[in-house]
Amino acid sequence: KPHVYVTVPIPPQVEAYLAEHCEYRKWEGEAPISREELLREIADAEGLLTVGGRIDSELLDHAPRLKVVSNISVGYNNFDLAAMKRRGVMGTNTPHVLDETVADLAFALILSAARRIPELDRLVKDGKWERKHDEWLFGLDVHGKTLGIIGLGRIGEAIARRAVHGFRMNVLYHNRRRKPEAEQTLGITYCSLEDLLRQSDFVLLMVPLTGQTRRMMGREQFALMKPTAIFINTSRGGTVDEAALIEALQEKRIWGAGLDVFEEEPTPPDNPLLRMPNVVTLPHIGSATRETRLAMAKLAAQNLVAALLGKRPPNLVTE
Ligand code: 8YV
Repeated sequence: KPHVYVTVPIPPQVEAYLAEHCEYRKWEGEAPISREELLREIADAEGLLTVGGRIDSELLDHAPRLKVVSNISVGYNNFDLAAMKRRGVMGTNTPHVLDETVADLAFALILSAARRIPELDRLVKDGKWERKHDEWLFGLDVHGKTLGIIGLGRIGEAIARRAVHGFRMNVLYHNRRRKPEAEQTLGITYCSLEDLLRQSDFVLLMVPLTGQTRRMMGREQFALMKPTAIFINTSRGGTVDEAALIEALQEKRIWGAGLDVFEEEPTPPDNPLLRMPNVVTLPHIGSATRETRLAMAKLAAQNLVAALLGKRPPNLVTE
């Protein structure tokens, strides 16, 4: 049976499936595996089941027998695709199964930021709910507003559906390519990035992190947004120039933000974003529900086993 190394905890039924098809070992440490430990552990691995962590030439040098790296995530910005292709190492991801879950969280952020939910929850619990006229508790409406989605992939579309059907929002989108079918079925509108930024009440970023999208939201882009607009990021922290976002918030050039992802994760405690009441911060939990993480682990294991059995894995990204 092929040798597999597993770097993260996976549900028992997924372990059972792996055991049927491979000889696997897993990282048992409390904390995530370090780079040095990983390089040591994968010397005889033919398959690697993992999340994040750079898969580059150095790592491939340490794993001469490696055939496949299966990421338990849809994003695969941790793959050095060129290096993997050069060595003929396959890479796979877990698309589809997390779309609705991430879209749910995007809406949680939209609503939380607009209605100031975490800030006001804290206020009540701190005993600071005073008996006075309540203008100081006002937020902003979500329904009927304009949502601009940057990146209309599968998750972007799931967010658009919620916006249109649940909240009667006007949805603008910007994407590498136009999606006439989504425009027709959902009644959403394609526009340039600049127009989207100028017109949207909520600007939501849902793009993969690539050479083209790295820091695509910078000072210039935040400057185009309305002072009442809210910025939401459920993609990758690297898509945003965080210093520019902080500046836009400090100078009140935008109204607030809802962030599931950061340039550095976990976020360093001195990050100014953590001290802004109008910024909702979450610890990268877009796909983190019990149901969805199970589905992702299953799919990742299927990709891994297919590759090791010499079949084409369903979610091959190294082509
Ligand atoms: C991952 C994600 O599970 O799928 C992705 O791309 O961001 C999450 O669903 C995350 O990378 C885990 O840390």
